[in-house]
Amino acid sequence: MEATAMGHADSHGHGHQPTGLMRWMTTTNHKDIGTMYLWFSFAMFIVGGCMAMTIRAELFQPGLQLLEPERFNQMTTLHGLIMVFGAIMPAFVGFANWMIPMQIGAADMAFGRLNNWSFWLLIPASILLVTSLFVPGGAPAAGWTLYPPLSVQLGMGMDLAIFAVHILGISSILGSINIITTILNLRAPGMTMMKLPMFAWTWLITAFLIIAVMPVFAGAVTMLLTDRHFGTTFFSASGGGDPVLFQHVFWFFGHPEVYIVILPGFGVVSQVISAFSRKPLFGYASMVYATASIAILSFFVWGHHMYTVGMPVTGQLYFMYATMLIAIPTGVKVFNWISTMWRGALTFETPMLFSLGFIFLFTMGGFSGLVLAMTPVDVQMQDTYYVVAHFHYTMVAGALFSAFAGAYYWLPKWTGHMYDETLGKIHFWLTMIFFNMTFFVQHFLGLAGMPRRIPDYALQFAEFNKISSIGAFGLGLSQLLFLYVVIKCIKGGPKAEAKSWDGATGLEWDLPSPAPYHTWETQPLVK
Ligand code: CU1
Repeated sequence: MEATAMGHADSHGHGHQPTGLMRWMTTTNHKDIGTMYLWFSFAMFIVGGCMAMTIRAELFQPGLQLLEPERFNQMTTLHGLIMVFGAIMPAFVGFANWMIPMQIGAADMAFGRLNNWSFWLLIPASILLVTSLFVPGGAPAAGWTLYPPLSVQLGMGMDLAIFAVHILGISSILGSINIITTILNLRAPGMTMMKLPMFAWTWLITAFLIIAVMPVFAGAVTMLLTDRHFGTTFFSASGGGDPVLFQHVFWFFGHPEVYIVILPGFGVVSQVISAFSRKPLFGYASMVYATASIAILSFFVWGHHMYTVGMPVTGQLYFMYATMLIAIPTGVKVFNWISTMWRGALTFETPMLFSLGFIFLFTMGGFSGLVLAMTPVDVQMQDTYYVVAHFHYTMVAGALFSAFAGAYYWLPKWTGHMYDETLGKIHFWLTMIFFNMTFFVQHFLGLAGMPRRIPDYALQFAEFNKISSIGAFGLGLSQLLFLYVVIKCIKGGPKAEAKSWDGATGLEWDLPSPAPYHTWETQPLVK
């Protein structure tokens, strides 16, 4: 059977296929839905990036210039919420939609209509988040962590954000149910669990994390909502509640959330390193167990975000040692990536460059995490720019770099064309340089005592802030090059081989590029 181009009616007699907007609104095809997730996430990445550049413009020099302090805090809040829930998570759900069925030899995701619904829920949620800027009182200005008592007192923008969080939670839980069911039930004969590509494994574990903690976050913001409007006092000491309770519940969600954001990226990098080393992944089984260990440990370390709330010393000690334990499985992973490259036939195309950048920078973010895990150190650095530097090394150099690695790696598969390698490499180096220019100096700002979430600062911090802001503008503008490379690749370019990279292995590469509209038509392993 000839593969039919994406979007055209197939010749199997499944009847009329809608075109245009109706096709995208009604599609149940995992590739269409994956494409929508990826474009949506890029759009949110631009929106969240503009907010980041607004923040850095305000901080370019001491004194207030662009924004009122309330608007500044609204920017930091929305930047965080939009990047985590609108940009990074949907990007990896997009990758999952595109690649997991092909990687395991399945015809599609298990629940096509649920998949469609999971995506389209994102649109109202993102509209709620962005329009909160324009309601009386503006967007919530409590930071993405939404701590009470401030979050109880803020205006109706907070309610819009709470509703958005509920919708985003439903979307990601439904997506996770779909991914788990697909991987557990739709694997081709012979595709045993311990043969799953690492990307599928990391997503399986991530999906369980999402199902475990998104309801916890939804519960926390619902309690916030009833405190705001229905007279409860969960988080109000005046009514017998405790604002610190919110922090416990939030971070019981929030710490696993950082692994939700990064684990699928670990999977992408594992596959890319293996392909460009022309060697199988070193320590496959240990990689699976390390991923699972990280996920399990992530439930027991939330207190490291709140050492300074007045926690007993025994609690601080427990959370300190538990947090440091995570370095062990993470070290196993880094060891395996480097051992995979050892004596490999290495080449350095763009996906490999982003993966190497990922290993180097994410390891730095891991080490600054170990620094912050030490209670006495964290007490000094709590809420300083050192923390901001640390988590941007894990979120940007971790999640974003691995997303770029995956995008460049699979673009030929998705579009049928090779992207412009020279421009890809330029995009990598610009991103690498400007990323470090933006965030490396923030370690120094933090160590010197500059607080986060403050629109102004003392003169002593001026130089490093100027460097950081210039870096941020460069980092933002460099991403327009990525957009150009992607559009150019979709529109044309050298035809991609089915197997775009000579070191790539796995079922996904047995299919022609671009992947046919229905995978099973050319998928020999599915009977
Ligand atoms: Cu954490």
